Amino acid sequence: VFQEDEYRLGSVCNPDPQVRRRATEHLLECVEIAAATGSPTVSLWFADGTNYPGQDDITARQQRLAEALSEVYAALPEGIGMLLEYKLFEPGFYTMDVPDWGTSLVHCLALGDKANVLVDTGHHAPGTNIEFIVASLLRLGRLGGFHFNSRFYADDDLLVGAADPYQLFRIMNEIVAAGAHLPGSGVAFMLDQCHNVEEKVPAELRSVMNVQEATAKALLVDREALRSAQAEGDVMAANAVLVDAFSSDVRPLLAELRQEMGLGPDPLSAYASSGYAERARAERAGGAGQGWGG
Ligand SMILES: [Mn+2]
Repeated sequence: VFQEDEYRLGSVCNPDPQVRRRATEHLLECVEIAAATGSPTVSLWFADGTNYPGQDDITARQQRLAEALSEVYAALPEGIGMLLEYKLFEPGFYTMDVPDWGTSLVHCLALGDKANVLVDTGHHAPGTNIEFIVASLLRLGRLGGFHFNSRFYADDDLLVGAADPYQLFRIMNEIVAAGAHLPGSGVAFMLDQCHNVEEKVPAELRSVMNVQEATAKALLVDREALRSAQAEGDVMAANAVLVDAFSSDVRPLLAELRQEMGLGPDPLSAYASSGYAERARAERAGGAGQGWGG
């Protein structure tokens, strides 16, 4: 709901009721497609926002958003949930209609327990404590999922864990502490990245490996030692528990685990020697590739 010309002033928050109708109909069609394809999730991100003070009424736009979301929510069949993603800025440079986790949460709470907040790690102001947001949403049972990526400046959509592996570890530490890494937790772990100069499949592999490493390190956190250091007010010891886990090299352990599972110990070299890329390139000749190198 952001590529067509008519969404220039927004989709479900557009001042024109006809444009809002079209956007809502599109979302309803997405719900049908989710049902037809067996997807458990309809994930929503809106490019809606404004560039200038006075351009549109902030409150009226929130009301339009609430109305559209509630119509889409009502159409969700059993077993399909809704995720509402937020983003601080871009394309709106004055307001975004869902700029932060608070706004997303307010709408989700009004809709019902099938609507939950989606955290895209690149959609915050620099310096934002993302693990705090994750912990708060987990406590409320409203963390719907992640769009993992990393950033140096804004919404860079680089490989997750590339810019700040310690941040990824801190996020996964909250996930593991809450048991949300386990199957059935309901948290959807997704990558939302844009591979422009790097090969796409190896980039995805590296991203998954980075998340695996951060998760393994989070699993190494000595929870008992952490709790007792916290209870005693031993700041240095408590911090050391986390730092020790983060500083551990979990790569040999993960290689061993992959071998136990009958996989190559190094996913990147296994992929390179599989010949898959060459085969796919030969089979998929023609068409227009996205980005450099197709
Ligand atoms: Mn995203």
